[in-house]
Amino acid sequence: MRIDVVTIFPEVLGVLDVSLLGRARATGLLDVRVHDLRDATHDRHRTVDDTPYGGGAGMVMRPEPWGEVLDGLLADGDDPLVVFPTPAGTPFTQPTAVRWAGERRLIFCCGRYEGIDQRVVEHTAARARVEEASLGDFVLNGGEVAVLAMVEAVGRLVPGVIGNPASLTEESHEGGLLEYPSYTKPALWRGLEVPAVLRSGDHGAVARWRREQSEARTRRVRPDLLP
Ligand code: 6GU
Repeated sequence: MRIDVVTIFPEVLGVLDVSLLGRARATGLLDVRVHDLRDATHDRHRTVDDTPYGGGAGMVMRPEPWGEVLDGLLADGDDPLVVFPTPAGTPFTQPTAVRWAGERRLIFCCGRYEGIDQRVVEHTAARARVEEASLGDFVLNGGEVAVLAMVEAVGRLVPGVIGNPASLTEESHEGGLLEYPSYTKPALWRGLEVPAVLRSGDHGAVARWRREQSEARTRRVRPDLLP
């Protein structure tokens, strides 16, 4: 899968070089390319923002550099899905990650300040498939950290990126319930015991206990996930 990220802070995306995704990049499973939006500016100050029409606080990203960068990226073809991370977008959830993991190519456009001139989204949507996506109901200073989360959630679903694909199926949100608690050795630590059922060797009892734990935890912290 090819992933292009356009940002004025390319160094923030540097953490994609480490850990699991870093290995996937090194082995060629993920082809992540980070682009500096300022390379598409042509004034001495490399200006990317300006004051909002209609007034108000903050700055808005000017459309011209975005148009130039997206012209170049879309010319590479492969029917990419273009993502604009924004707190005003559709919630990004595990089903979103699964859907995006099936794409051949993703382009992430990181806005800063009060966002990107909306005509960039409109113009891009006339040439490509476009989604505006939000990580949740809170505000970040820009799309970069949101894209790190989205790329990690999507990248680990790409076949071959995770060594043991079975570990993908039991985790939180895949089955609509939160994950059950996990334990490892030692069986007794600082006076706290691992639940006996997990050491019983009774696989049916273990599965039932985990199911109950998942349901109880979901009822307690995320009742909105239950039918
Ligand atoms: Cl995708 N962007 C920004 N700037 N803030 C957010 C977000 C995205 N998702 C939640 N908050």
